[in-house]
Amino acid sequence: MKLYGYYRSSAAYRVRIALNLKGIEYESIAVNLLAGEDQSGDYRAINPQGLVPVLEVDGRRLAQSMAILEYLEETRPEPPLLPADPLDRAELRALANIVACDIHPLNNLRVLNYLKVELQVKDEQRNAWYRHWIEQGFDALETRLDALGSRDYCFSDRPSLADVLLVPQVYNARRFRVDMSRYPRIERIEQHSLSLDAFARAVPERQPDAP
Ligand SMILES: N[C@@H](CCC(=O)N[C@@H](CS)C(=O)NCC(=O)O)C(=O)O
Repeated sequence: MKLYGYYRSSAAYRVRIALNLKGIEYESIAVNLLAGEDQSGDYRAINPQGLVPVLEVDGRRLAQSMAILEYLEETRPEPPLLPADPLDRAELRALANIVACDIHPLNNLRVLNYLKVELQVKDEQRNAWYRHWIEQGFDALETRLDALGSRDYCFSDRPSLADVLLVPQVYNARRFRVDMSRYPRIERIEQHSLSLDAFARAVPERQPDAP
């Protein structure tokens, strides 16, 4: 498999964690988002949306990290990223979707660029925007994790899809100086997850394209 990604892309970071958890070898292909490589014709031929990640499997190119994660779960079910019980699955997916649907899309590079270039929003305001959507999502997540009694991981005693989504989002939160002391459960889950090799190998700083 080939993974088109960028070291600091949190959506690519999700896929790296899942590939590592499932013990799948892959080749990394860097697409430099800051240099605009995602907007180039060459990359548009790979993903017409111009977004990373893309996972190439047997010559087919899969886009959208959630679709990729589902594909990995369906084809390499061990270790599972989803629990067996349908209600538990729904609950866990709801945690993951707070990040995938309600935080991340509002803070994407193209959104930030649009705010800056088209709407001429100042850097300070853009950063406030970024933190606002993370804090809204993390407030809800922290409450939910509290209700679930989550300790080392979001759900039960093993890493799941929710942790795969959460840890990269915390990386973004730290970059933009969100006060993580407001979220003790999320912080604990992050720290615990990063103590696992599969998560630790996926961190942005350890990717071949990291500066
Ligand atoms: N929904 C997509 C989002 C992918 C995405 O937004 N990727 C970001 C990096 S985390 C990207 O490529 N951004 C480039 C841009 O916004 O121009 C997914 O989950 O794969």
